[in-house]
Amino acid sequence: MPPPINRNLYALIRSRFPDREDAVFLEHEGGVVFYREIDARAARIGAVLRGAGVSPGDRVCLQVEKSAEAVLLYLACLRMGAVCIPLNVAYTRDEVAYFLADAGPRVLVCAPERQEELAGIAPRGTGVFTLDGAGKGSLARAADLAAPEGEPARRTSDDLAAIVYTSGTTGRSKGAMLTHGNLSSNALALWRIWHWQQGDVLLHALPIFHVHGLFVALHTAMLNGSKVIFQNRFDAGRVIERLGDATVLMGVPTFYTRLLDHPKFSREACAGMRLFISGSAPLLPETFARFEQVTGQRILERYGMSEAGMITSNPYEGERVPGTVGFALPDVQVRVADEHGRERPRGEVGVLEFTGPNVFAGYWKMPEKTAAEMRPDGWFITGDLAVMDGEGRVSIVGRARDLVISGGYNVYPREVEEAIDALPGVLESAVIGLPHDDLGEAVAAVVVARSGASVAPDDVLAGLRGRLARYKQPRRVFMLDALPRNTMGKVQKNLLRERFARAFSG
Ligand code: MCA
Ligand code: AMP
Repeated sequence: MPPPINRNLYALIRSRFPDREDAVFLEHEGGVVFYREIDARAARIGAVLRGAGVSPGDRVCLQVEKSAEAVLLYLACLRMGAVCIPLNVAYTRDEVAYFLADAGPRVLVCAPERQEELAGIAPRGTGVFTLDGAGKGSLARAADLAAPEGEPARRTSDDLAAIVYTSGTTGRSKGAMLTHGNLSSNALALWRIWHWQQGDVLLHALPIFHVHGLFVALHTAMLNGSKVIFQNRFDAGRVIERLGDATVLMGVPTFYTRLLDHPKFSREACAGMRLFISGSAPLLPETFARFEQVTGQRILERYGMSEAGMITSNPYEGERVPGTVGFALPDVQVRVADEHGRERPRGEVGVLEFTGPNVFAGYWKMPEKTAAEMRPDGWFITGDLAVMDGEGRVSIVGRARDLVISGGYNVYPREVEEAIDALPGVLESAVIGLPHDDLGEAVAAVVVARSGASVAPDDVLAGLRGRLARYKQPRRVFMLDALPRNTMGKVQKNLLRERFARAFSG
């Protein structure tokens, strides 16, 4: 009997590496990584991880700046069968402490300047390493000297490849467990439906600690053996400079509004581009229209979430309709349902549910939460409000859960409210998202002081500094004597959103 096929995502990706000696994988700010270099490098980093006590199935947390070495570390984790947990570099000490306690990783890799701080909070048994060349505990340096690991670890489709933390409505983040099967099926589907082709070059300016930049962008480019122009952060001017060398760009809507606002952005700058993709937050139809007017190209909008990767996409060849997120991916089924999971008539609003090979394996150590969001037949309840037309085309029209999406980052109001309510002199607060020209939505807080206490907006802002990641901190704080409540005592956030609607946008 031949051994079963190795379902390790890394093995799939490696099988697509181009043979050409000079095939470039990453063109990054410090140089170039060739495809031919990846396997040996990942095998060496894997050996260092193993030396640090990591076995297949063990967790490895990464809180590292975007770099070629960080990508190789991610690939090394996959290759050796470790479960990678990417963490936003903006997370504060307290936020990281929660993830470490929850995930119980064998290793944390972090920025050298945070090594001491994070070593202080890492649970016993978690080794704390850095990636940079020189420092103590540098994985990269140890990898230079290590004897490489053997072949990629054998994994089944159901083995975990990654855990992605996504904030929860209760304020506690949940770790979405993604399997090799989830990631492989999604990457192959996107590679196919977006018509990746020979000669494609991806311009990559997204962060690599989320599904969008790490999985959607990098997996598809690697499956295609494509070159990736790797920019450490999004800067409209620098992106425009390289558009002429690329064919595909993936971004959040803020990328597109910032490009359109840049004086050097033009039809000529985009002439060689084949595909602009948007996701993570709603793309305004106005942005779609302006983009088409300036460039002649129609942005392809898709929709997904950490629990699934991508779920729907506008078609590559058919009509890309602004304000819609297109059709279910191949092998994925979607339905717009009522609260019992029964499909609603086409054209009516309900909660979007889906099933398919991309449905995650549940929330890490939270079986009740998993059960609460999953139907018994395996359909996942997204919490996004949607309508579907007669053809099956989906539009996201709102959110059933209380969530703000600021520049593509999700902020759960509950978490911010809990932090504000803990500040001295604060009685209660309501955190809302308000329209923002650049970020789509911006976080704002409405705060009520305790009777007799004097609390100013600046006190609230100062109190949150260092406690919550910067992108979660309100951009504006409004003080009120009381929060509007309905007869059930529930805060009427819709009234607050109306009242402060123009705080950030003209
Ligand atoms: C940075 N800041 C932000 C944000 N980003 N504040 C609110 N919302 C944000 N998104 C803070 C910075 O810390 C800084 O703080 C200040 O705002 C100004 O930063 P600025 O220079 O304007 O920001 P930037 O560095 O240019 O970043 C904006 C950005 C970035 C390019 C939109 O946030 C970004 O790359 N977003 C992409 C997020 C993403 O990949 N999401 C995918 C999630 P200070 O004032 O203190 O200096 S995956 C997902 O959602 C699903 C699966 C999906 O469908 O993809
Ligand atoms: P995350 O929890 O970070 O994985 O973010 C997933 C959420 O982002 C989804 O549940 C949606 O609310 C939102 N989202 C992603 N893509 C889109 C899109 N194209 N349009 C509207 N919302 C989106």
